Amino acid sequence: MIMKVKSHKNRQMVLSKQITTKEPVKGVLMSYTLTDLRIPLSYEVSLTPITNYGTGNTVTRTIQYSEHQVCGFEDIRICGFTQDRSDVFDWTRQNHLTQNPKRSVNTGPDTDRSGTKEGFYMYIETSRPRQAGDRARLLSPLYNVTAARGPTGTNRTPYCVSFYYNMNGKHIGTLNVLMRVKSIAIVDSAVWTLSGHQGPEWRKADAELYPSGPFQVVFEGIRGNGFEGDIAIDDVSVTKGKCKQKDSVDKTAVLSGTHQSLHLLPVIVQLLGTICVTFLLR
Ligand SMILES: [Ca+2]
Ligand SMILES: [Ca+2]
Repeated sequence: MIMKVKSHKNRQMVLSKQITTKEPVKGVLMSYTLTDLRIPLSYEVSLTPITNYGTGNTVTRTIQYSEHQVCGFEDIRICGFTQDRSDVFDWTRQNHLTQNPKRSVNTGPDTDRSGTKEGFYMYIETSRPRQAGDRARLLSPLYNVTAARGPTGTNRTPYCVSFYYNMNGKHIGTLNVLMRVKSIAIVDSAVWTLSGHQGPEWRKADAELYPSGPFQVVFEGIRGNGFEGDIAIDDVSVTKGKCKQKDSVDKTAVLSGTHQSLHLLPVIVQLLGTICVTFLLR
């Protein structure tokens, strides 16, 4: 695979490199980290597959710097999320490969939101010993916001929490998203809620928050009336500003090569001037 990275502004080549993949496995996520990219410039990344039959078509896309990160729970550190200790049980990190083979197939997602066997998600396991009404809360890192004045909150800065949920099963309880503001006391306020079976697909949700000070986003899963009630979440982001109608990062670029196609995933992680591009062979 040949990777070329150009500055989007002046089309200057930043990097041109041949990446050798050991034994590319269908459906396995590959990643390559680009360093020394500058914030807040955007870059054009091209990938050209080289197969035994020659060079395939090049796929190009522009990577734009974004302040927010999407947490796909791929790393064991789960982007700084933590388990609440004051609830009844915990969220579980899992992917297709670590699913219990004896699990009920009538609940939970088959894979994470990216559709790969390796991709992780967080979910609540509602089998025994769980009982109806048991709660598990997952806490986001603390977002440091300067406290806004005014009792009405009109001067407050909006934040948008975006995430994907999977609520599949006849005993699905409730998924709540709460905003936890820590001042003198801890105050939780509801920002989003959904109950009951929503089908086997991952669905996207956006909710706006108007925090009065430093806040955490809390995902609260409540067990329903039976064990076919696993609720899962994936690809969570918290962004300053109102929620946008359409999220451009959801677009995928598909290339049809001669014998294989490249499917660029929208996962672009921005960390300290490093851009990690992940891609997947289909
Ligand atoms: Ca994931
Ligand atoms: Ca817990």
